[in-house]
Amino acid sequence: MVNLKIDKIDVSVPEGTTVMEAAASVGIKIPSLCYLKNINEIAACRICLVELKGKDKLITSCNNVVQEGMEIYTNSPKVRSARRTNVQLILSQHDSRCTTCLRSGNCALQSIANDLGLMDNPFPDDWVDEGWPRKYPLVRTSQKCIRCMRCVQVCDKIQGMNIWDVANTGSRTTIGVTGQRKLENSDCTLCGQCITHCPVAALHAREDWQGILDKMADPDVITLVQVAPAVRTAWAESLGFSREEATPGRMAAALRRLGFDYVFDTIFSADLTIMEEGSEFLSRFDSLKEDGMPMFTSCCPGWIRFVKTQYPQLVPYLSSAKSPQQMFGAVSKTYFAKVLGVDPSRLFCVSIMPCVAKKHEADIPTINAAEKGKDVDCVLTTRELARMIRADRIVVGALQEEPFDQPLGLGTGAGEIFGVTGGVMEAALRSAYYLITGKNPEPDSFREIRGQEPWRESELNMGGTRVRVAAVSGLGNTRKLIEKILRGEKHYDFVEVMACPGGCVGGGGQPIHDGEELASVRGEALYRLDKKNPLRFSHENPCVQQLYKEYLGEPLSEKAHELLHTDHNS
Ligand code: HC1
Ligand code: SF4
Repeated sequence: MVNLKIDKIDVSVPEGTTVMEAAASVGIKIPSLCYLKNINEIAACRICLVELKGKDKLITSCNNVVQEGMEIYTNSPKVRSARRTNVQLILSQHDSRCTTCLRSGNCALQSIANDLGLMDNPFPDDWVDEGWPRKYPLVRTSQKCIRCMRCVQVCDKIQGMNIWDVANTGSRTTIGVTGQRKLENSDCTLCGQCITHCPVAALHAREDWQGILDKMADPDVITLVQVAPAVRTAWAESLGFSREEATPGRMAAALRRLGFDYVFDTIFSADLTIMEEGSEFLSRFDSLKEDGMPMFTSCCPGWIRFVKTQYPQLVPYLSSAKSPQQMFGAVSKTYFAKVLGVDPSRLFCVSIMPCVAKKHEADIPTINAAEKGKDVDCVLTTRELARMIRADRIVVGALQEEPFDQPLGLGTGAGEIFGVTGGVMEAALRSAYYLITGKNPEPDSFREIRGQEPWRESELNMGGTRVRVAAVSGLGNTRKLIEKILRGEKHYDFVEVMACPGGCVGGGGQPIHDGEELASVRGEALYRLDKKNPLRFSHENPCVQQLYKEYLGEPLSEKAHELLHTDHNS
């Protein structure tokens, strides 16, 4: 152990601990804008400076390790003055029109400037707007960039994509797209991890919610909303409510208050996805074996974008099933329009997703089954939902729980766990077991595939058939796994891939908590919902059964193919 004093408090920590971590161990939080543990420890922002007794120069606490006998001061007059100057220098190059900024109230720079009592921006404010609306779902506002390098490092070290890089030098240093490409022309997967790790609003998702207010006010338009599994774990995080208070029933009530005519649930179509994808897996099992390749899940558009640019030879091994978001849209614009007895063009289908890539997915021209218009008309992130709730001054704590509407609002626990890494696989195995053996397994018998390790694998005996499965999340991990498969070092029959670390619960459209990773706690919340759900198997969803009986026939039928499958060719 190393012994030192921080702000006169005796501290004892293991060798190799940074000064910042040592301070945190005794409750002293040293501010920083760029630090991300193990990802970005480059002291670019110089806000975490501390004074080391006996030294003239201040040192950065995020990348200097403790030494025996050190005496550190985190708030000495010298530190305060240097920290203030450094924040002012950052502000000198930052568009500080905070009242109209997307991250106002959730911006690390804003809160540090406030904490330091910087009530005035000492530098002239003549920033020019880059103009709204934007077409691409991921937006970079260069005037807000503070060059902390987090986006560069997250995209490189976690996602292995290298989309962002440093451009120019000196005072013109900025972040640009590698190869001097436009973002739209790069291989960006739209996972949005750069957004959730940006401390300010230099990176953000396109906001689309204003566009649906008119639709909700129009008496000729029938608005439907579907909510993704992962959204229920996080929708009220930024509204000050705990996960226990922010139940799915209260979320349904909030959506009705906002003005949606029908409040539905993506877990309904997650169950439908299992019926289609599970049946497809069984029908392709022998030919996949001959190729020595697995079938890959297809519900994550970040992963689909990744595979198309990085491993196009694997596209034929993707499941042809559309994602639950798109299946929902297709079913609502056909079957549900019929149930209501209205022309589908009167329906306006909105999704609330934890995801930025879903905004792109809904815009893929060949994804639509509706005769006119799109299956999913507008995709909002979890952050946009919270913003709408705030804008309408809805008090979450005062809402009574309300049920989702039927028939597209009923889902099973298997559909709920889609939002956490391994969940799609677990849900598929529950139903595949039933399809192979004719009986249900113990609902939790495939829990081996749960967990936060980069990837998990399992070999299962399904009524005498050996099935080898894996689930991976994060695109850096995915690349490693795929390389092993291609080199013949790993053999699987079925592989689930989710682009975001931890799955959709850690999605790029989820609420932002500077430097804090909440994917695993949100994932646990989904497992609790699954356990509480009286239905644990997708094939037992009565509304999905009714849909097949009344409209689709059976899984993989011609109608099902027309509405629920795609060749991923655009
Ligand atoms: Fe997901 Fe999915 S789990 S992809 O992350 O298959 O976004 O939550 O809605 O479509 O169900 C997202 C989540 C979501 C789809 C489902
Ligand atoms: Fe979107 Fe989920 Fe895929 Fe992330 S893991 S890109 S949130 S679908």
